[in-house]
Amino acid sequence: WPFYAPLIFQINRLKKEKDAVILAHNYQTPQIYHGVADFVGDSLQLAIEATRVDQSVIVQCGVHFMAETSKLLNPQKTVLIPDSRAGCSLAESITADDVKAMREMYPGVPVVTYVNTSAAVKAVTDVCCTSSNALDIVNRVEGDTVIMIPDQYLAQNTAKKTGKKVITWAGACEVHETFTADDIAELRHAYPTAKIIAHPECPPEVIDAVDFAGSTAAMIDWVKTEKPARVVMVTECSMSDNVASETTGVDFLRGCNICPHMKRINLENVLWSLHTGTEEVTVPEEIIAPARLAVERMIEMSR
Ligand code: CIZ
Ligand code: SF4
Repeated sequence: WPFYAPLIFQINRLKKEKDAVILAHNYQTPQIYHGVADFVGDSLQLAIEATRVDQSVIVQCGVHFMAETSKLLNPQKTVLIPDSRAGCSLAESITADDVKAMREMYPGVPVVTYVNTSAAVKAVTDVCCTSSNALDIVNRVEGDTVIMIPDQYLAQNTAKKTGKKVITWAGACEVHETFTADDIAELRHAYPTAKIIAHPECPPEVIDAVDFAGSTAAMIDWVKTEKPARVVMVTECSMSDNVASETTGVDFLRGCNICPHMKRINLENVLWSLHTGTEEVTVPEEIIAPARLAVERMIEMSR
């Protein structure tokens, strides 16, 4: 902390000077999450927050698709990402052409697209979802069959709860796909009294073995409400770090993975980004309107 303090001080000063707001995802490090962010949350909360921004500049502390979503909702504002290489294995797993091919294969079937995708992919889909509202959105779109892309595990975990037929894509989150039922068994053996909770981007065998499964926001709510004496959050490591400092009486045990893309963002490049106005995130004109519609439909449907 003493080492971070001068950077945090400078970022917060420059933020006001540049009329900028900092949106940070729950997977960002505590120094960003607690030190410089104006708003924190999961994908859904940040997308909603992006519709309410007054400042002329948005600095996105998260991965590239999140910055694109902020741009879609604020085409007239400047959206900056401190490191444009912050990608995502899910977003990279599918292109707009892939989606068009799926539509041809299943004519008339609605396409529900996880927000962890490029703006170009969102532009050729019907409605977006996040892990917080996936089941709701799938239940609310028309028909008894739905194409749910690109996360195969979120789709499989959702399919178990909806009465609809779910057509999936072979994408996966590199942070959550590696957890196995054996990992959960080992955690149970090592920490017999701990509660174990996981994110629905994990394979179904993991979800079946844990005490609670829910989106990023749902996991945080669960810990703050249930207040288990000991908990393992089977997800990205910063989740425990960030929630731990907001919760008393809960012991957070390790059983997490790090997202290398999220961790590309640090205090140094946030400061540089504010100083230089780089790197600006743009979305082609013809993609903005249809992609935005898919995000706005999701926000509308999850109210
Ligand atoms: O914020 C979210 O919903 C998640 C789970 C984001 C991510 O990148 O995995
Ligand atoms: Fe993508 Fe997974 Fe990283 Fe989220 S945690 S940005 S889904 S790779």
